[in-house]
Amino acid sequence: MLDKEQVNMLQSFAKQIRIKTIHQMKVRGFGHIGGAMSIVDVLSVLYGKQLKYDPKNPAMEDRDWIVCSKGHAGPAIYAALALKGFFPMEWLDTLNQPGTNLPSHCDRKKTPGIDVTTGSLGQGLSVACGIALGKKQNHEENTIYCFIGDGESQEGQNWEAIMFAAQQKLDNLILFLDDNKMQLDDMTAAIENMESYSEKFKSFHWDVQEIDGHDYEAIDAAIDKAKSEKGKPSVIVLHTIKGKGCKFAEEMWNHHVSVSEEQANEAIAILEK
Ligand SMILES: Cc1ncc(C[n+]2csc(CCOP(=O)(O)OP(=O)(O)O)c2C)c(N)n1
Ligand SMILES: [Mg+2]
Repeated sequence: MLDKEQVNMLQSFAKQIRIKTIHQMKVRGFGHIGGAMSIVDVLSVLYGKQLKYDPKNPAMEDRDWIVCSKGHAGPAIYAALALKGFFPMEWLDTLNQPGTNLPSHCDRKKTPGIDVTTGSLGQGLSVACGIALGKKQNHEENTIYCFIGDGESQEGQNWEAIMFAAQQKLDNLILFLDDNKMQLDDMTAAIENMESYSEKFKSFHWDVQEIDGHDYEAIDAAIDKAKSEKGKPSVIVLHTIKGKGCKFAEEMWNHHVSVSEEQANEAIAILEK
C-alpha cells in the first residue's frame, strides 16, 4: 500500500517525466507522443519505487530489466532515466538527431539504462522470455518487465512467446499490456478486436490483472501481487489513455505527430501549474 506522501511523490515524478518527454519532441519537432504518454504513470511507479537499478552502474548484475517492446515510447523512458541521473539532462535536447544517444526507438548500444533494442513490434516479449529463462536457470533474482502495445498484440510472435512463458513457468516475467485502445491509424478494436485480453491470457495459464494504468496505488499493488506469484508469468492489462496528460495530444489523433513550440509550451505550462 502506498501512503499519501508516496502517491504525491509518484505523481510529481510522472509530471516531470511528461514535461521532459514533451520537451524532447518539441526540440525535434515531432514524435510518438501518444504511446509515450500512456505508459508514464507505470514508469513513475517503476523508476520511482519498484525497480532495482543503479544509475551509476546501469549494467549492475542484480538490476531489474525493462524490455519496452513498443520501442517508439522510448522518449518517456529517456525522460525517466535522465531524471534519475543515468545521463546528463542535456541529452534530452538531442532526441532522434544525427549522432544522438537517444534515438526515436530504444537502442541498447546507445543509451545507458536501455537494456534491449526494440522498435520492430512483436519481438520484445520473446526477448524478455529469453532473459527471464536465463535468469531463472542461473538462479538470479532479477524481475524482467516488458511493455507491449494493444495494437502490437496482434503480432503472432507474441502468442508464441505467451505460450512459451507459461510452459517455462517464467514467474520472474511481468508483462504490461498498454491497452490504450488505439494503434497507428485506427482504433485497435476496429482493426483486430481482441475482446478480452484477460480471458485470453487466463486460457494461456498466465496470472492476470486488469487495472487503471494511471492509478498509482493500483499499479503499485498489481506489481507487488505479480512479483509474489509463483509458477506462472504475470500480465497486467493497463487501461490507459493514449496521450494522457499532454493537452494537445489528448485533443487529436496522436500516434506520431508534429509538435510545435506553442503546443508544447502550453502543455508543459499546464503540467507545471
Ligand atoms: C513490425 C512493425 N510493424 C509496424 C511498425 C510501425 N508501427 C509503429 S507503432 C505502430 C502502432 C502500434 O500500436 P500500439 O501497439 O497500440 O502502440 P501504442 O498505441 O502504444 O503507440 C506501428 C504499426 C513497427 N514499428 N513494427
Ligand atoms: Mg495502442
